[in-house]
Amino acid sequence: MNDETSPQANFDVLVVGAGIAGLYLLYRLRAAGLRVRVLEAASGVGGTWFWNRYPGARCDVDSMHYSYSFDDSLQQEWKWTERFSSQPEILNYLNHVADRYELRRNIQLETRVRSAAYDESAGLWRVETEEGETLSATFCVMATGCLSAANKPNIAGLDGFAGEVYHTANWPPEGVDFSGRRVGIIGTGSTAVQVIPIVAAQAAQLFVFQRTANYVIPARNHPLGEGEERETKAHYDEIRAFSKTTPGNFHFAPNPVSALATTPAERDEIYEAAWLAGGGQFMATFGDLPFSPEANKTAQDFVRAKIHQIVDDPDVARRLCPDTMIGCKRLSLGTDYYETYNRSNVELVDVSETPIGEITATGPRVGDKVYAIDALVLATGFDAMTGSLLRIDIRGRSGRPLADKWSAGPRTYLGLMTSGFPNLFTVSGPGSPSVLSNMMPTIEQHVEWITDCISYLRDQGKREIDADLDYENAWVEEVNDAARKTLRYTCSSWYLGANIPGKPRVFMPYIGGVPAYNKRCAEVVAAGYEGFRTRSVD
Ligand code: NA7
Repeated sequence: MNDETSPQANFDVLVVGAGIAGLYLLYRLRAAGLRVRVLEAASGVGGTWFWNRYPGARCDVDSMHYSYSFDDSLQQEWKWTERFSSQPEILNYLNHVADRYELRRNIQLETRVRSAAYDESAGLWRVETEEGETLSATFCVMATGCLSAANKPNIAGLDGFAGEVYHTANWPPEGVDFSGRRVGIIGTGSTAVQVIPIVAAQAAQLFVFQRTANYVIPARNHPLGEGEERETKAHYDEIRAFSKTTPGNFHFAPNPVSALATTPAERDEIYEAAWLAGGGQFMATFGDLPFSPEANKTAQDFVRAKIHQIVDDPDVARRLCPDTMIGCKRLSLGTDYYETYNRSNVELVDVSETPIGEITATGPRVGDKVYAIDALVLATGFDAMTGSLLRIDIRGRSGRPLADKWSAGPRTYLGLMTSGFPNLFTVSGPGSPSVLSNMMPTIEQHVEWITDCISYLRDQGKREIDADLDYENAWVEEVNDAARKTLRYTCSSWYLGANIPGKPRVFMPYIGGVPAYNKRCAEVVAAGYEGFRTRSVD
């Protein structure tokens, strides 16, 4: 976009967020000759990987596949040290990317966006920051992350607790030493599964407050062998291309065989091999695990038997056994997770039937019992996918708030745009595969689509693009239809907004698979941005 077509704008594009998406957006948009500024609330780049510094924070996708692929020299030169990277290593990587491509000069840190409003007459997005600055741009891209609006539970008395309270998604950068202290952790999701064993090894006493038991598969993290690294680097292109043909953009595909087409002994052998190999591949052992309750039950039974084998106290083991579909919530990967409950300083407090009544000054009260603690860790997750967008006051045509348009759940066309909010893009927005896939390549696909779209508009002399409401409605239906075919629809998860009181129950990501989704995005472009309305603005 040149100054002639956007006379009043400070920038062609404002990007909100300097995480994985924001960094790559800046790289691509700048390369396309656009004037870009990235606004980032944190004091550094990295997004999710900046904030989630809690002990044990680690990616649950293999490092070599959780990395940018856009520049072969980057993927060849970077050296991952472990199978699953720790948070500090991923943050180092993202800082390296920011330095390597000289991205920092267009990133404004410690700038939290308060509102973004479309000025229809000027054809501009006006963005206001908490710091009192107003910036404008023709386009605005929300690269605000899917798991970045922390969920602080609304438990009575929390603010009156005399000890320290930490949310895992806003961990003190200097770390916390729990040695000799009594600690409570609320939550048993993926985050808690990583934190619990580490805090248990440090603290004098740990109480884990569990509302819903979770399936945890061993991560089997290990230092990355040189041979393993060399092999992947030699075949990166083929592996990346293959990944795009799998439902989740992973380097492995689900076994097409049904779990029910095998004998119990054969099945157990396959589950055992996956258990020993570790990682998210466990859910790929049989292709019908996400769809067939009977098939799914065979995997559930296998894991429940493992829990009983590992945990010494049969009553604790029983309470750790989930009774839901496996893989309905996101499968968690752990290191010594179930083993931790054999420690004498760890107590599992079941709050499934009697919830935490309040947090007294000394600690959580469950029924009549108060658990006296010095520090409380909230591993209570996020207002996922829509939270980071709706915490910004976003207004489209005629000043309509996004919160109003999405009051019954998010509505988007392809998870990229929402009708009535022209020139506003979302990266991994609701209605796209996002959190159900390997986020790195999925983000790359969105960033490339968005930057190509903005370049196309410039080349066509257009300054406005909006999603057509009919196409959007049809896409929302397709997203819902795809979800109803899977077992993911059957449990209370953050995919459905069920973890946030009052949030509409809508399955937010598109579960029809990455290949179908990417194909649709490419077809839309090939058909001249079908389903989008474009126009020139005087
Ligand atoms: P999750 O998966 O949303 O887990 C949050 C946990 O906190 C979960 O066990 C919740 O129980 C529990 N929780 C939340 N509020 C309460 C209250 N009020 N009382 C008791 N327990 C509560 O978030 P994570 O951070 O672990 O993981 C998010 C994603 O990050 C993960 O899927 C990976 O993609 C990375 P519930 O299950 O709702 O009963």
